[in-house]
Amino acid sequence: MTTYRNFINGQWVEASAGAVIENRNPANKDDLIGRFPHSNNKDVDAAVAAAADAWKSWRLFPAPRRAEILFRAAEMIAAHKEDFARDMTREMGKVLKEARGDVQEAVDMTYYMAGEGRRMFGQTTPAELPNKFAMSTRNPLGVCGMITPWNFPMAIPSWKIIPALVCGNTVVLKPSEDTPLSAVHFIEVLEKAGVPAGVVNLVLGSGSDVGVALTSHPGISVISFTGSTAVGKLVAESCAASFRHVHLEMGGKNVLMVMDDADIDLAVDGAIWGGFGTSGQRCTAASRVVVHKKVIAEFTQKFVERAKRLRVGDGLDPAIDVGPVINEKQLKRILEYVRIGQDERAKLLCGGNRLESGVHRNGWFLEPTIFGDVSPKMRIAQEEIFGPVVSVIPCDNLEQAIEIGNGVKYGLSAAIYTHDVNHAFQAMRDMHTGIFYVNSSTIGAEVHLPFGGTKSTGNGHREAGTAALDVFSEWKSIYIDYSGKLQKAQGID
Ligand code: UN1
Repeated sequence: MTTYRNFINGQWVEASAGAVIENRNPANKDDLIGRFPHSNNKDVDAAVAAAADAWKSWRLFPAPRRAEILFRAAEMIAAHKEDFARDMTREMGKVLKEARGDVQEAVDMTYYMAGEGRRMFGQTTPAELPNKFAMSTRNPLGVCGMITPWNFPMAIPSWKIIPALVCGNTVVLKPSEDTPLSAVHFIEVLEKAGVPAGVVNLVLGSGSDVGVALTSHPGISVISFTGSTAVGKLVAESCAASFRHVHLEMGGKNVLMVMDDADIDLAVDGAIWGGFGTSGQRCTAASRVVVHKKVIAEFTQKFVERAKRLRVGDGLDPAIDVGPVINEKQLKRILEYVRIGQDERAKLLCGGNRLESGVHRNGWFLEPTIFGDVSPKMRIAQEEIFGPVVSVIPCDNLEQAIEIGNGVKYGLSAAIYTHDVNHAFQAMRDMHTGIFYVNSSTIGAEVHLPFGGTKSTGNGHREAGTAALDVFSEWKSIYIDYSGKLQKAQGID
C-alpha cells in the first residue's frame, strides 16, 4: 500500500497535519489504491509561498525554453500512456479506452500549448504620433490556483497547468480527492521533464480544506476551476472580494437534436456515446435528446434496444462498455433523479436501478437509464444529473427543438443530426452554447479550439485553444516614443 505525498517546492512532502484520505476503486471498493494527504491551509500556504518565490525567475525564463521542458513532458506522458490510463480506470472507473483518450488529451494539449512558447503573439500597431511605436504583449499573472474534477483526471489538469506555465505563471494544483493518483502521475512527469522547483506544486485534499484555502489565499492571482455550478458560485464569490481573476467551467445540460431527415442509426450511435460514455459523467454529456415527432418512435426503440445491450462493469475488462459511477454519494444522487423522473411522470424506458449482485457487488454500478415522454420543464430535463440518465423529449420542428435546447440555465454543448444544410446552419447560429456539433455527438472537443460554455456553464472565459492564454496572461500596451521631444496625445497642440 503506497502512501502518497504533496509536491511543494520541488519536494514530495507529507501534509503538515499528517492526516490521510483513502482512495478506492469505484468498480471494487475493496481495492485500496493508496493513501493520500488530507492537507490543510498550512500546506496551501507553503505551496503558494514556493510558487510565489519560483515565479520571480520563471516569469523571466524565455517562453521558448519553457516550451522545451513542456515538449519533453508531452513525450513522457505519451510514453506512459498505458500505465497512466490503467491507474485512471482503477481510480475513477471509466473504461480503459476512454482513460487512454483522457491521457491522450493531456499529450495533445501539452504539445499544442508548448508550441505557444514560440508564438504567444501580441500586436504591433501604428501609433497616432510620428516617431512613436506601439505594441501589446502578454504577461504572466503570478501564482495560479487550480481546482480540477475527477471525470478527466489528467486532461483537465493539463488544460490548466500547461497554458499557465507556457505563459510564465507558477501553479498550485488541487485535484479532486477521488483522483489524486492521476494528478501525482502528471506532476511527476513535469518534475522529471525539468520544471524547476516551486513552479508546479500539488496539494492534495478536500475542497472544504484545500479548495477554500486556495480560493481565498491573498498570494493567488488567478483561480481556474472546473466543477459544479454550485461550487463555482462559491469560488467566484471568494475571488470577488479581492478582484482575483477567476475562470469557471461548470455544469451542462446538453442537447442532441434529431431532425426528421436524420440518419437515425447515426443519431442513435451519437446518443449512446454522448449519454453513456464516461457513465454520463461529462459536463458535455448528451443528457437530453430532442427528437422530431415523425421519427421519435423509430429513434426511441433503437436507442433503448442499444442501451439495454450495454455491458456495465469494471472498465479494465475490454468487454465492458460502461464503468461504475465515481462514488456512493453520486450513485445516490443519480438514483434520486431517477425517482424524481418517475414522480414527474416521465416514462422509464430502461434502466433506473443499481446493479449490486455478482460481479457488481463491490462497486457503484448503475443501469444505463432512458426516460421517454419527458417534457422540457421537468427537473430531469433541466438539472445536471452527471450520470447515465438520458431524457428523450419530442418536438414538432427545428424551431421548437432549438427553443427546448436553449431552455435550460446551462450552455455548454449542443448537437444536431440532419442532412438539411440550412437547418444545420440555423441551429449553429441559434443554439446559445459554447460548442456545437453537426452529425456528431455533444462530446469530443479538441484541444486547439476554445472549450467552455455560456450562461451558468461559465463566466465568459474559455480554456484550450489560444483562448486559454487569455485566462493565464494579461495584456500590457507599450508605447515607445523615439522622437526625442515631448509629444502629447493626438488633438492636443
Ligand atoms: C468535461 O466533461 O468536463 O468534449 C470535459 C469532451 C471532452 C472533455 C469533456 N473532450 O467531452
